[in-house]
Amino acid sequence: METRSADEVKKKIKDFALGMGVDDVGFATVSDYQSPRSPSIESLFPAARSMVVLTYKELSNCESPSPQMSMAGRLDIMEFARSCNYKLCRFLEKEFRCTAMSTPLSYPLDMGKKAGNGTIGDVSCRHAALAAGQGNFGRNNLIIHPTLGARVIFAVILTSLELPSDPPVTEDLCIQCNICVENCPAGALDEEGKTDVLKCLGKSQPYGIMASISFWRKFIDSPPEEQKKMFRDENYLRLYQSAFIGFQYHCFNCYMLCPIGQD
Ligand code: B12
Ligand code: SF4
Ligand code: SF4
Repeated sequence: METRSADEVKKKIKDFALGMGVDDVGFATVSDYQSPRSPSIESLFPAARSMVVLTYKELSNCESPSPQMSMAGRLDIMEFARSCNYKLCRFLEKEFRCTAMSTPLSYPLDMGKKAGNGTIGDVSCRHAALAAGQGNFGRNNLIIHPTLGARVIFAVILTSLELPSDPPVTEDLCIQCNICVENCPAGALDEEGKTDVLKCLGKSQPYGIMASISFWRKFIDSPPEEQKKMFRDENYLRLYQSAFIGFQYHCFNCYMLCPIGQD
């Protein structure tokens, strides 16, 4: 490490990540990561000095009207990304004798009050991607990558290595076409710069915690014959799957309809 310049270290890390099949890689110092609503990086990993942001292009599955098909694509990315996280963390620790930690892509997620009832992750991938020059915010409140567009998922690795940030993307990538706003089935993007979380959740995760609570409330108050019917209902079968697979997204509109980066 002593004899290698920061640029050489960054190149080695980038080559390793691209070699695994990651689409793009960026770097940011912990101090350039500015996400006012998220916990401080220091509270998660005091020795962290920089972050490596890995960008993955979502499969075309997200265009499928079948929720099984669209979610299968997301599960593939998440599984692949977690494996890359592990490999890259081990590479960093062995090659540069530093410490490295992977962070959750979406979950586990603290769903307590302090974390906005499950709306604030330990590390904000979008703010990390912004700081690492992987793109900037669009009207959809997502990060648009300069060549891959908005259909990208980010993973963040924290490390004790002192690595400078990559240059930010200064060009405004959003063309303000409003396709995302007009096609949001919940009207969750009507107010600029803010996603109405409850509205989005109702459409994007119809089998999430709120649906689970109302199912069990109704179940408790129902007579045995009605309870039997409730267990055979599609609603329960979807809730059951979400409970062991994890969050199941049923809407990708603001993400997959954005024209930037699409051929
Ligand atoms: C919780 C969560 C949600 C919640 C709540 C969202 C929220 N309030 O942030 C719900 C369920 C609603 C949700 C929905 C979606 N999510 Co989500 N979600 C997360 C998660 C786990 C945490 C987000 C977080 O910490 N937010 C809290 C803080 C950081 O946000 P904030 O300060 O309030 O900032 C908000 C606004 O102020 C605005 N904003 C902030 N700064 C700026 C600056 C400018 C200039 C502008 C215009 C806006 C803006 O953007 C934010 C959106 O509300 C992240 C993964 C992660 N760990 O980051 C994925 C993540 C944000 N989700 C993602 C995706 C793709 C989605 C969905 C498309 C669902 C789907 N089918 O996949 C929708 C899109 C909704 C949308 N258009 O905003 C991706 C985004 C990728 C990208 N290209 O940017 C992430 C990063 C997952 C990942 N690992 O890649 N999500
Ligand atoms: S995921 Fe769907 S419901 Fe949520 S903001 Fe995007 S378009 Fe709207
Ligand atoms: S769909 Fe249009 S308005 Fe929405 S983020 Fe993409 S370019 Fe911007």
